[in-house]
Amino acid sequence: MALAACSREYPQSALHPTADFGDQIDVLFRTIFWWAVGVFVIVEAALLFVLFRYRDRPGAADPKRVHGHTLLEVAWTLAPAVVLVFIAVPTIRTIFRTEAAPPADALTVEVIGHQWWWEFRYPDLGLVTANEMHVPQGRAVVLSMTSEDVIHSFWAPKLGGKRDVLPGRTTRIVFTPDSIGEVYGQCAEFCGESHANMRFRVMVDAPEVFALWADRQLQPAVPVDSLDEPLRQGAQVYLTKGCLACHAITGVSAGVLGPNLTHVGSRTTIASGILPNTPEGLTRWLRNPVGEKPGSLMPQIPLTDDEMALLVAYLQSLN
Ligand code: HEC
Ligand SMILES: [Cu+2]
Repeated sequence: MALAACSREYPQSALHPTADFGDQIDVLFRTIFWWAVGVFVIVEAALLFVLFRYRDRPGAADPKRVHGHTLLEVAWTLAPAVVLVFIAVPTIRTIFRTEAAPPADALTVEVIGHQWWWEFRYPDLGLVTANEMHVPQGRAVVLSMTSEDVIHSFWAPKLGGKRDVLPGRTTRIVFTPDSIGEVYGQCAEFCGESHANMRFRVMVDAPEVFALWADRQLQPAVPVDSLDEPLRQGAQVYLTKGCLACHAITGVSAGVLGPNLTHVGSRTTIASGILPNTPEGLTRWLRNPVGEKPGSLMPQIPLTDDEMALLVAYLQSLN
């Protein structure tokens, strides 16, 4: 166990926060940890002292017994209560700080939990994406979270505490990411068969990189008729095999049941982080969604190898 703690791979460790929310929880945790170490040392020292000082020696008389000692009883009732006060005050202060109103220039992202993927909407920018949320470094972000179906929970440990994502109610997380990079997260409330496969990533970009990303995401897809072969044929497969009933591609289809695919090619993973967004990953997913992700609401649609190759190339071109 001690060696496991030395591992360098800790993509979901709350001990390496990269946002102010995470920092506050980390400070609280470390403060309480060191107080606990202090209590431990005092208690163990007292125990060892008593063990040695009053241990049985040959010929020694029995030690004096203590019964109904009011002062002692009050003392050992009060001491833990005082310890709890020391834990409660900074804890409650942290709760209030992390629930504070967001600054006026914060970026709002609507988080919608689905069985078993995440939808991210940016109402101020008018863009929609799935499973990979981009945010700019150094700017406050407000997650305004709700669920389409059952209770989920949003948890990106490096950014901050987890919060439930409930149908019919909006919960909020406010954080300001401080370092550029990918942060891993996942659903943290059991929500059905593929709960463990309900992952997400938060990509913290430099502000100018974020602006480029947002611009790109706002571009509509190339109209099917303007596409070159063989992409046009790939789009035809998309349009004729029922994909359009559940997926949106701006200017091509407007389904709402599944993730928006307008820029699916710009994501690094698909199906909420369980497969890489490569031709192989896409093919595996389209061949057998429920096999890759038990319970997935995306049905298996029979495609020939040719149709599959055309469709995958089309999806990859949507970046
Ligand atoms: C009945 C609705 C439905 C149909 C029809 C459907 N899908 Fe899906 N699709 C979904 C749902 C729901 C998901 C999310 C699955 C998950 O991650 O659990 C999904 C996920 C995906 C993803 C992964 C997107 C991402 O960013 O994670 C791709 C790609 C995809 N579908 C492509 C297609 C294609 C191509 C077709 C047609 C051959 C198709 N889908 C047909 C509902 C559907
Ligand atoms: Cu969930």
